[in-house]
Amino acid sequence: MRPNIFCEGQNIGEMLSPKVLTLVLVVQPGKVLLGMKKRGFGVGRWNGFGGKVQIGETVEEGARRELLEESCLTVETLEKVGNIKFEFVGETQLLDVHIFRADSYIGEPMETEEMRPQWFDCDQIPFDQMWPDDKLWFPLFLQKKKFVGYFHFQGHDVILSQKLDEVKEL
Ligand code: 6OG
Repeated sequence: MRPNIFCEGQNIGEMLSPKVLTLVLVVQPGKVLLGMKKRGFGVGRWNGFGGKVQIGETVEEGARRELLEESCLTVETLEKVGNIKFEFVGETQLLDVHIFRADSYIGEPMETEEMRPQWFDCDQIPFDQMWPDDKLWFPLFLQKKKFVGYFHFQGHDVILSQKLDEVKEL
């Protein structure tokens, strides 16, 4: 059967190209900085800092901009650690999330309109108040492993299928 790519009322460009997003996790020995999302997508959940990559910037530039906007932190080195694609039942556009790690930072984490930052011990990550995929890939992240994954969600709480692989390079 031919794929149904021409749906009435849909923006075809949007259907074909995934939405590219960033997610930055700032770590210090034994702890990780998360932010409580105060509005928008993922509101009420702890997460890293990030958002949509804008036209004209690279994924890494987008990651730095979003980190600064949401936490007031600047980082020197960002290490690419993961890439996860998310699909949601009823949504035609995939989310393509590029995950970065920063081991040092400049400034002090500050609350912004979007995020309330807080440090968590690595053995006390609040998985029950995070996206459900996080508990699956965070262990790899904390072991400094790189990974690629795919998660198919029904709503925002149920994972219907998943794939997660450790990789050498991204
Ligand atoms: P804004 O819409 O606020 O960017 N994001 C996810 N993060 C995790 N851990 N799990 C998910 O599972 C996610 N889906 C999206 C990417 C949204 C921010 O949320 C991240 C961005 O950092 C579904 O601009």
